[in-house]
Amino acid sequence: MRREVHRGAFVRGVIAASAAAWLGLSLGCGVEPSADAGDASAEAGRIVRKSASAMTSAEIDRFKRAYEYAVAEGFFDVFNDEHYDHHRNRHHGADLQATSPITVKVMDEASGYRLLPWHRAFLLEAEQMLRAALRQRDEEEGVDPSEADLLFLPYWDAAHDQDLPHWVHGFEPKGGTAIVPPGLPEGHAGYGKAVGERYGIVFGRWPGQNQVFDTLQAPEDVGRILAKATFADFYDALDVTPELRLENYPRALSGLDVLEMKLPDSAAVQTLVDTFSQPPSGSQGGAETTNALFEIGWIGAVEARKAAPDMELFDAVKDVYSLFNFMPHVRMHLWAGGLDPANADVRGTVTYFNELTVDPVFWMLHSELDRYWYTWEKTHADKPPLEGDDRSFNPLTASEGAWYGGGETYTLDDLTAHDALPYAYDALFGE
Ligand SMILES: [Cu+2]
Repeated sequence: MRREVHRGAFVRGVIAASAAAWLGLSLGCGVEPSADAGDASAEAGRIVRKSASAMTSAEIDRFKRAYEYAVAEGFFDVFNDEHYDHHRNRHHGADLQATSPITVKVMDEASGYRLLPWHRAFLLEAEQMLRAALRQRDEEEGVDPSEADLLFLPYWDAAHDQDLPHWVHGFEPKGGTAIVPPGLPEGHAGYGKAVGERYGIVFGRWPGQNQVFDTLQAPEDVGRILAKATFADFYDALDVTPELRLENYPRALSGLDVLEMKLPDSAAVQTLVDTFSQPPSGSQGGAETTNALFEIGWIGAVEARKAAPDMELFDAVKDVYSLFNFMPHVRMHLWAGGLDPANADVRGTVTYFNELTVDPVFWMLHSELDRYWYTWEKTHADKPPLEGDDRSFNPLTASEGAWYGGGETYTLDDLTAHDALPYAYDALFGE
């Protein structure tokens, strides 16, 4: 009874805290993209990135030949290692750990603001590497290598496709190695090896097979994110804070009641009960809640894999999740990777920070996030609030990138000057 009162207060707190955001929502602000996005295609030396769903068969074939060759040759290994190295790159607001259930480790704020520019630089390096890989393959096979200049990283328009691009299903390049991270579960290819050793990647991808991340963002969700006025708010909605679906609040509460009854000893359930009874506070509390949420999601996924699942338990987990409309970044990773249908402890390759670059979905997903940002930048002058060294990005070192002509250091100014970038998109988001 008393808890009901507290929960009511929490809802009011949430409503107050997010009033501005919800107001923006109800006013239905859309972006008015400028009309010049297509002009770039005419410029020499600038590649145009297209939706993976709209590629010609020649473009798909070219991309696949480059990609499978690069994975098999181990060219992505150093990309894996750099993506995994958060000390050097400081490129995520939160690190997704390899544990089961998933846990997040919150990084400093500047690392979060570096996510988009760092990945923009990373994409440029990969695009260049793939061209060099294709040239090498073409030369080996006696094919004209000049086609490599036409290769681009496509974007995955998840909001409109609501699926993986048709040709990406079943395109699971084999090969590559990665560094063993702490916490790998039994069943994963790196399990049993010492942390820091290398292991051969076993590709996994089960789109939609994570029961609590089984939907993708809708175009309207992205529209609300593109309507954010500042970079900090735009980034936050893309990567950090889920929207609350307040209409599902009673449903989430009753789900939590069921979980409390069925799992009386669960610390995760208790954490969620506590969070739901008081206003949220601080980033540490945020991580604890997120991890508790991930844990009950895993409990639901384990239950769903049983021969005779307790559907009441499973539905209760779904009820709690119904309160959240998750950020596109985490949602795309977890949806695309999914969970092994035979073992809820093993996730798809694109969810493991240490091995995800061998899945082309990783690059298509980040091209899409980059396109969101690119679209937003067309109508907003605000830049990521970064100072000093934080404005510099060197995803691959000069020696790592030397063989393909990369390993550049990019400044924030380089990365945000659209006219000077070596690529453009065929369309802004929503065009
Ligand atoms: Cu990502």
